[in-house]
Amino acid sequence: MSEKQLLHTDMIVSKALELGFSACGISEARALPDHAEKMDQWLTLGNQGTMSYLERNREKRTNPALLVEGARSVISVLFNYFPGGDALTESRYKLSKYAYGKDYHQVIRDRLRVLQHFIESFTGPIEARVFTDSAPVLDRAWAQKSGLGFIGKNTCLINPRMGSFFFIGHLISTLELAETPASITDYCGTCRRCLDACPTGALVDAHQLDARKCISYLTIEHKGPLPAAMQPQFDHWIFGCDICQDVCPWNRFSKTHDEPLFVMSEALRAMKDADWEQMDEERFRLVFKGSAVKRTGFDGLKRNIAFVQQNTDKST
Ligand code: B12
Ligand code: SF4
Ligand code: SF4
Repeated sequence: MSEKQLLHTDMIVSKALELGFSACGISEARALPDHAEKMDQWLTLGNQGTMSYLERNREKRTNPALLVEGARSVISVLFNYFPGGDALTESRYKLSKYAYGKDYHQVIRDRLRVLQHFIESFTGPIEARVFTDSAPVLDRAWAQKSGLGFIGKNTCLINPRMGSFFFIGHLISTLELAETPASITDYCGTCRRCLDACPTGALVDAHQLDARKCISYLTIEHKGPLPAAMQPQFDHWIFGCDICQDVCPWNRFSKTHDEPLFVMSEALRAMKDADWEQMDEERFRLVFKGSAVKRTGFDGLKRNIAFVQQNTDKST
């Protein structure tokens, strides 16, 4: 590794932290055959449910050179969204923490583009693409390889200093860089709190998530009626689910984020049970302007509310 590559890596990591990312790591852009194999096994079992986009571009997911021609490095970043004490206290309905503020896709992509411009200010133009969540990149696998954490039994990437309530983003480019120290060992040990706490049995084994049983998948990605047999297990989750992270001991180390765009709006904070239950499309648009909740849409959210509302009516 040359002095210049080491210097560039240091400059990029410092700039990423300055831009609000909580951590930044760098790996050489090579194929990831182990992950490709695990992904194939997962898909063969049908764990993806109707997320057929996961079946496409299988090679691209684990081989960065197929995403950016001549790719030499993968820059991984983490962005904290842990809201601390900020929660929906006026209502029994629950949204996962990642959806309290503005949609993270735009926020992270914008910061990654700033990072790219910074890099180009000392390298000149490079071939590069930025990703978070949407593209065929295995975010957790790359972030693990870049030394930013380990993949827990709940399948989330866990950073021993900050838990798992963060998003992951990537910048893949033709720039050659020094790698940051390699992956952190698996610190789950004998713990199995997430497997025991998952109310629907979606974590069928360590590192094995059956999306078809996962509240997050069912409330966000799934179209059509929700499985009646699972109704009591949904509690009051209406968008996503945080249970397998809330119970994880590593999340004792979560620190409250300081990103204004992720702060809950007053319109959302004020929602009471009746507001959720009687919400019309206009109110949905107002409360969720620029929010990731739009992914499930008005009809999807109403379906979820009706599903758990029924559940509550039955149990009380
Ligand atoms: C599809 C998807 C989902 C699906 C499937 C989840 C899943 N576990 O795969 C559903 C809708 C259920 C979902 C839910 C959530 N998601 Co999601 N999701 C994705 C997405 C788009 C692709 C994930 C994927 O490719 N899965 C495929 C399978 C094969 O992955 P896997 O089962 O984990 O297996 C891999 C590894 O675990 C490993 N592996 C397999 N076996 C073993 C064994 C050992 C010993 C080890 C070490 C590793 C290992 O190899 C596999 C290949 O890499 C990514 C974004 C991206 N582009 O990567 C976000 C992403 C994973 N999701 C994210 C988030 C925030 C969530 C939720 C927390 C949201 C919520 N609160 O509701 C939940 C968490 C649920 C959970 N426990 O995973 C974040 C995770 C951040 C983090 N700290 O890890 C990501 C990275 C988005 C982002 N860019 O920030 N998600
Ligand atoms: S997000 Fe909820 S339902 Fe899905 S695996 Fe985690 S605890 Fe289970
Ligand atoms: S709850 Fe325990 S087993 Fe599950 S991811 Fe956290 S440390 Fe690992």
